[in-house]
Amino acid sequence: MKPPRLSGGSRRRGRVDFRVDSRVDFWKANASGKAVWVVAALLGLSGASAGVFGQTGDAVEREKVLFDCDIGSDIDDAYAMALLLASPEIELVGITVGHARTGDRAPLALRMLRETGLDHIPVHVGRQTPLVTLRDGKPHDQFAEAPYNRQFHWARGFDELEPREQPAAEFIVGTLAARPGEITLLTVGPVTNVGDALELDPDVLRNAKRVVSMYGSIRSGYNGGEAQREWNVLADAASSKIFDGAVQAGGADVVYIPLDVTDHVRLDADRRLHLHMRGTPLTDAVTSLYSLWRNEERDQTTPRLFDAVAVGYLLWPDLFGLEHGRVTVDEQSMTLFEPGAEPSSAVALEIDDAKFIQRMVDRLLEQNLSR
Ligand SMILES: [Ca+2]
Repeated sequence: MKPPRLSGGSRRRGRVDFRVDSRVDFWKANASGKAVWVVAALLGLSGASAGVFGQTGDAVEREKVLFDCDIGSDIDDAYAMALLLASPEIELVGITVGHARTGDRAPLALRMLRETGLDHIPVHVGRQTPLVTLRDGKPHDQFAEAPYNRQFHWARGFDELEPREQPAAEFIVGTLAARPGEITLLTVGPVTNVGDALELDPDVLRNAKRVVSMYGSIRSGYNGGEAQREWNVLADAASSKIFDGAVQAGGADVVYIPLDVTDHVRLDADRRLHLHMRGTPLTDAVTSLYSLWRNEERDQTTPRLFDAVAVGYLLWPDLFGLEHGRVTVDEQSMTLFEPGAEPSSAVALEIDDAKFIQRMVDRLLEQNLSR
């Protein structure tokens, strides 16, 4: 029997010792990786920061997150990473990049960290894979060698920070094992790095506090249609099968953030205007990546915030409605859900998307991260 599953708001971060240190600059505290941030200290900072973080006067334990992403393809990974960096509730213990040209994805994450003064966060690179694209609901190995995505230009030649030598899968295994039960593994791309980590250590996910994954399609698919193969599941079917094996063996405490609560969550033109004109290093990074993505994806203007929604679940579980049951992946990369069945996972099937977008935009507007 596995431990009780998550439900919205059921696992709030606990409170820890309250300290007041007026000399603490929160963002520098964040950069030093301290486990506690002090809201009271923020009252002496900008009104914007105090407005967001200064409501309670309590010190809050930060949630340790290992972020596995495929930044550089769709634009939502960039918004997700920005939201993670801008959120004092989160302690980002590391970033792993996966899928296709992984060596070109890492500099995007590294430059965003550099621009925001968060150089200490390690970035680890997963193995390269073929690029799989979604056309008509079917996977296509369109490129044996993946193309150079437009977004890669933003960090082309960037060498102020380097990715770590340790491969992504080894980093996941070692990091989770070093702090069993403490770290949330957040995956927002194909699960190649997770699959590789499971190959190294079949019990690796038991060491996670939980796994939160933008993954699957339960009752609705893209553009509000019927459930279908979700890209993160089908883009690396072999790794998805390994991940599914660990879940079915009861070896992973998973919260699924499927298309049902992500595909319709979009950043409209008015919100983009606010965000992209803000002019901080973080919003400028996102704006540049949006520009390049927009240039590449000529038929798309409005970002769908799939991955940022998964971050939103960590920050604001009160905005989500969950159901619990068994999630399996079939041979066609469909995610099937049996409510109430074991092994039980949590599946997000409802979201207050208006509040999520408001909170996300506010969070990105009110940060002042810089080198
Ligand atoms: Ca992604």
